[in-house]
Amino acid sequence: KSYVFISPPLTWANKFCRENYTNLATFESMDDLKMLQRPDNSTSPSWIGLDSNSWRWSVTGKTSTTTYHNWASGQPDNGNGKEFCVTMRTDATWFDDNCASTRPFVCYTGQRTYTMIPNLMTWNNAQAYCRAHHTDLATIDNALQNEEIFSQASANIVWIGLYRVAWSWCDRSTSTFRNWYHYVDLLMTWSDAQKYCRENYTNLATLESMDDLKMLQRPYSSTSPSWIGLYDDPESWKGTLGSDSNSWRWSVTGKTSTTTYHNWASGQPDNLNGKEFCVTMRTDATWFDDNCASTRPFVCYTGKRIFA
Ligand SMILES: [Ca+2]
Ligand SMILES: [Ca+2]
Repeated sequence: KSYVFISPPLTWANKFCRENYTNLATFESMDDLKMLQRPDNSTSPSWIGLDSNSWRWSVTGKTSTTTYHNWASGQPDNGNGKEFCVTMRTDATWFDDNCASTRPFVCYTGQRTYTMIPNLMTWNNAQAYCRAHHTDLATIDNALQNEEIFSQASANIVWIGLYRVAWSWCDRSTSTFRNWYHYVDLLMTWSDAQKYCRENYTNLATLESMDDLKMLQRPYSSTSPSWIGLYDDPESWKGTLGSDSNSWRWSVTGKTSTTTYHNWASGQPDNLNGKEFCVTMRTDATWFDDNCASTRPFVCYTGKRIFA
């Protein structure tokens, strides 16, 4: 298969993502991703590859808050299209490197107490180790911290907590694969919230499993009930009095759940006063049917992510 590299404005890219996501989600290998890389080694912001917004710190899943870095000259270069993780070299500079390489690594604990772990591990295993025994792989916000880690590393090439999201242009936020839900703190009716999500993300949030719910909990910190993408379709009542389980639809598909997962609060849905056709999630993550004309914050969904 082959891909055409396209470079439209970002707004267009977002539209493209929404309309073509199914096709885009079929990359099967790193070779597929490589084919998508910029043919011209351009340093202008790109959707894929080496732009500064594609780098994340392990502990936050976000780009640096300080923009500090210490890349070696010519790095990152994504050698062979396979370098998504970052090492500190023996001169304290940073190189992007193949995540499958096994190297010692530096964890940190609490307020930046660094510890070098001499065990040779892949970046992913190193990350898991640090998370299990310390806080995370080392985050470096400034030159002083870089020096501290350099001295800990004692002349080894070590993994640090920086990695690259290989594919981020279908999600213009700085979130990671751990967080594909976006809490929007604007008060809107359900319909306006749906429109907002469709224009800026993919759709209102779809929750088809406990895993989805868990993923939502991290960004979901509101103290108010918030719209999710579930609504009752009166057209499908077919003579019943409403709110039968088959009449609920997810905004993104217009269809009932493919998994039958739900998290209704006890006694819900109750279609109070015959006016509750839209669904909110409460702060305990349970669902209530609610009046669609109420204005509430809401949760958008960005669709599936592809990353290395
Ligand atoms: Ca490199
Ligand atoms: Ca209700």
